[in-house]
Amino acid sequence: MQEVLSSQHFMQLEDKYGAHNYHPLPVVLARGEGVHVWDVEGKQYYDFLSAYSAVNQGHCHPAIVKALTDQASTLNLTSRAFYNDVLGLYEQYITNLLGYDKVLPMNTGVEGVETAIKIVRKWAYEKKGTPMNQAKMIFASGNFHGRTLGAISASQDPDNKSFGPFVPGYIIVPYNDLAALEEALQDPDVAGFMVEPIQGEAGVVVPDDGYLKKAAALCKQNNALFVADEVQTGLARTGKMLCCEHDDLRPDVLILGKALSGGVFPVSAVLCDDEIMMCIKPGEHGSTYGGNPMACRVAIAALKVLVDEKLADNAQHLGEVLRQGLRDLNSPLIKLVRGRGLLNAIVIDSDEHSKLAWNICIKMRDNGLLAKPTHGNKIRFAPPLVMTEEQIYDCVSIIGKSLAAF
Ligand code: IF1
Repeated sequence: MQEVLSSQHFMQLEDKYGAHNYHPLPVVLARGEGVHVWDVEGKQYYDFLSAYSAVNQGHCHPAIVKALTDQASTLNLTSRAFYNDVLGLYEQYITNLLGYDKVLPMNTGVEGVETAIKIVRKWAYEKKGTPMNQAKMIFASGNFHGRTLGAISASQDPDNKSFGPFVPGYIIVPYNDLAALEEALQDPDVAGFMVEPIQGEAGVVVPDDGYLKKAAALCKQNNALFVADEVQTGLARTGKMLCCEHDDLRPDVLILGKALSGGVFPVSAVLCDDEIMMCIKPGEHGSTYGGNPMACRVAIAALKVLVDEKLADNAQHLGEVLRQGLRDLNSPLIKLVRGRGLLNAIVIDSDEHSKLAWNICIKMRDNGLLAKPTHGNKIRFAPPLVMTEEQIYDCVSIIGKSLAAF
């Protein structure tokens, strides 16, 4: 009889043998399907985090898994030293779907961010005439673009203070502040402005209507590129295929990740038009796994699921149902409900450093729903986009019951 290992056992293994670079909620997951995950003891949960918006299509989506398993037993990895019979099909599909001339395929979201910074700097030197090594990038305060040195150099999060020295040439302006951005754009060496259409890690901070559109216009007026980091907000999460569509905006440079693979494989991408992308010459950028056949098959399938199952419309509708349901709870603990589509958060009425949000998440776990606090007193609610209205109501009642315990 094979020994049935307990949750406790797995947590102890990670504690003993793994770096302590996370503080996970105490639950050990063993299976996922659609909007549900199960722990090793077989308890079922609603997944209200979706691996930070990577599992938009639901866990183990059969069409995406099939794309992986078929390709995995055909041709795994050629590297970009040679052509293969999948990459071009994927490049054609995603550029036609999203309306850009070209795509540069990478693996993780932060590689997409790093790639975008390199492309924008190269464009500044080649097309804008910025003096070599003088290009600057503007970012918004409260940003999260990933964990590499190039990304955390833009962050003011105190968690990053022990990793300096940082990448030079970065300018930080307040989020949702057009005057500050316009001021920063007066520096002739600014190559671009990178921004999240909604700030995820900051606690789902939604900017004013029109902010993104006006920011992009200011960039254009000052011959700088507008770069949208849609790693978290993209791919139907906020009720549109791309969050920039809420502002009727087409960014100069678009970064995607996470749900580009439906959580099945690390896949990221940078998309832009020839005038920008052709600044990158052969041998100037890439990665071993970037654009590998498995990633490409998975990404085509993941994008098709978003389109075929109309997941942006579903997210738009169910987001309204969820936010209204949360407001109707009239919980004294909920100071604020905010979000777009199925990227939402509640702000708990407590100071940033209290354990209340954490304890509420523990209680929700006990009641069968998994979520995690972000930045102290905010709890993100981002379920897979394949939820039904009935399941949303069920989750709202679980959240209400959990809050009532405090
Ligand atoms: C973790 C949250 C954190 C992102 C945006 C780039 C990346 C991310 C807008 C990098 C990644 C993930 C990272 C993950 C937790 C989650 C996250 F913002 F989503 F909540 F950490 F802040 N741009 N966000 O959100 O993509 O390299 O991770 O594929 O680090 O634990 P990546």
